Amino acid sequence: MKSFLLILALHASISYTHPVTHGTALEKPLLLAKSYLTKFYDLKMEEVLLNKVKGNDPVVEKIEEMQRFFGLKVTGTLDSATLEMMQKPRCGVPDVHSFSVFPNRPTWKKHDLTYRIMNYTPDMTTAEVDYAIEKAFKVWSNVTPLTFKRIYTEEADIMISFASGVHGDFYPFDGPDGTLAHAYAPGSGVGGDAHFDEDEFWTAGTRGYNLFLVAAHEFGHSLGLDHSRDPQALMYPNYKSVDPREFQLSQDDIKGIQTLYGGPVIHPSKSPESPSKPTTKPNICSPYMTFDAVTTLRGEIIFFKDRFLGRKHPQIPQASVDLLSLFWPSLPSGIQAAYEVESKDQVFLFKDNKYWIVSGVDLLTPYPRNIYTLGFPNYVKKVDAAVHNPFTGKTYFFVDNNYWRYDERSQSMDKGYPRQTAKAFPGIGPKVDAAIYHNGHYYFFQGAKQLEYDVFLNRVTQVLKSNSWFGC
Ligand code: TQI
Ligand code: CA
Ligand code: ZN
Ligand code: ZN
Repeated sequence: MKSFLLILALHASISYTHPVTHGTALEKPLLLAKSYLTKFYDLKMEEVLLNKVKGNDPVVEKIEEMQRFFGLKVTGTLDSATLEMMQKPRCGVPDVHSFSVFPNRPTWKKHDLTYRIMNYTPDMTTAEVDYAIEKAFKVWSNVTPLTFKRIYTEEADIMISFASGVHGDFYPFDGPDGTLAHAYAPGSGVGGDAHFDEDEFWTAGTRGYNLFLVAAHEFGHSLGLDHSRDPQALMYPNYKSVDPREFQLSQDDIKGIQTLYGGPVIHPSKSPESPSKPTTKPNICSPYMTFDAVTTLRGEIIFFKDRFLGRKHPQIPQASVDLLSLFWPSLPSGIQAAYEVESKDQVFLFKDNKYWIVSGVDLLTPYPRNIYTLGFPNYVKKVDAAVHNPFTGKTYFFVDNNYWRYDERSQSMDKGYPRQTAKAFPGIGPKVDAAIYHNGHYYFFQGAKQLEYDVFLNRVTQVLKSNSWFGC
């Protein structure tokens, strides 16, 4: 964190700026800048001449790139801080690696980190923000021993907030564009925290600035990475709009983060294949209650959570929570998706790439079947949620931010899928934890929230807590 303060303190102390002009008094700095940028920023003289006519000055762009790299104020002009930086000695050849870490190499001294989302941008739905942040952490947890757990109260290691202008630290934001966000290197207090400029337009797609991409970059800083010189790297200080679905961490970023924390370790008990088993019953009335899967079953609603199963009959006030094994002794814990085909009195239960069919407490498939027999491509490793519409005979399978549609009558996957959940179901997604159909509505479970969605009007009609059925 110290290093971040240091870099920025440099520009804060020098405030006047000179525009890039060809005036004689500024000829010398401009020449210096061009030679510097040619040497270190791949500025080509042909570009200078060619692009001039088109209006976007490559010299200005390269100056901005360099200012971002050094954490200077991004002005695109040769202000004194920028000129001063250009005159500092610098190693000529790009080194063997391109990533860099902060001076003093600050790192987290533990591997299980927490984060907390303090507020939201109005530019996106809260579910989209949650998803972008979760994915951004996953970029780093995939290649390190680090884990990131979201908390909702008290102080987290990485506190995330949106703010504009002056916002309580020494680095006020600057309105649209320029600085997009900043994050503090590992440390106590403000260390690790990430602030996003609310004056930017944040998106889940390619318009404006993609929150996932910028957050992934910021969390690189939160973990102790400085900027990289590799243009392919996430930590390269230049925003490039890439389809977040195609995002890949570069080898340079991986090398960088692994020099700080090492590679991933497989925890036999914590791997996603066998989630650690909580011995206590979940508190279904907690305001943060989330579910793994939900289905209807002979008029009841069944909620799955780890090894437990919650049951609620819409007409009976009290609910019950029991061990899953009490009903289906041979099923594993951690069911991830479930749906009922009432007309056949069958319930389909999914875990990883397997599924079982039950009818009441009877298991119709003593051995699990493979989800690929339903028509999923082999890159699908698990189903997040499933719901059946008894009127159309279609079943919807939700996987990440997409969904597939299956026809129960022809027993085949419909053509033209997957499609984007958020596009077909306005207000839903990007990711769904669980879903049920009840009385002309789908109920989509997303984190601690539940969205009532009118099947005929095609819109969200109510926002509820995930545990609203239990009358807490
Ligand atoms: N914000 C800077 C950044 O995070 C703040 C900064 C500059 C900084 N130098 C630093 C932070 C050194 C820590 C250490 O890079 S920014 C991009 C990118 C910015 C830029 O608004 O310029 C991204 C934020 F890479 F696109 F240019 C996020 Cl992804
Ligand atoms: Ca800004
Ligand atoms: Zn800030
Ligand atoms: Zn950065």
